[in-house]
Amino acid sequence: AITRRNILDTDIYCLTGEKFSLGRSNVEVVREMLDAGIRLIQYREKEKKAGAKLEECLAIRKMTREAGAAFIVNDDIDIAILVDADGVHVGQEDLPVPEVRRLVGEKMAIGLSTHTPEEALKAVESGADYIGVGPIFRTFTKEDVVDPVGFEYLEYVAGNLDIPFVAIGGIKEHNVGEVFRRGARCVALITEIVGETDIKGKIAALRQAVEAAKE
Ligand code: TZP
Ligand code: MG
Repeated sequence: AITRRNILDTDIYCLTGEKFSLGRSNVEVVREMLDAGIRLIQYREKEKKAGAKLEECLAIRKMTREAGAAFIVNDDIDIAILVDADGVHVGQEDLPVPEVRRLVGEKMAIGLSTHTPEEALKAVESGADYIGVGPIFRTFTKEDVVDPVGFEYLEYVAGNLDIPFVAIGGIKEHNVGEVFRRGARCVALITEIVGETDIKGKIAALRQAVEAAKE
């Protein structure tokens, strides 16, 4: 079963990004990801209205459940609750984790984006179930471009904290091996996957690079 503690127990965590999806819808792209064996999906959509996001999340909830995959909703705590998501992902500018917990209850995982050791320690104290660590590399996918945190922060988290974490930001087939060698056990990607014509082929290639790095 998918739990707050094990939700990140997978190598590759896929996020949606319809702007970069070459004309394919979020739902179509998620279908490809699940068919390629991905077991953790995050719905991330900054442009649509709430009603449209809810419709897509209902469809993705059904698909992920049928595939035995975990489903996390970014930003929208209300939508996460309404579709019975496995998790909700929030940032430093969103509601504090204890308040998010009051809204989502005890079963749903809460992920929090972090960029510094201070933020990571605070995330642990506040009751987050996992943290995002990034951007590892420069990325233009996020609207408010943040400077890369680099490997130093990733290695700090990997070496010092007990909380599950996911590395994110600018991760590609050519650098994913190094991210694993620096201590990541789960990576999240947007454009490298959704911006690829052959999503299944790209996921297979990423998986090969990850396996090679683990040896
Ligand atoms: N958070 C930190 S970097 C980032 C998010 C959502 C964007 C990651 O996108 P990409 O295309 O994999 O660099
Ligand atoms: Mg956010």
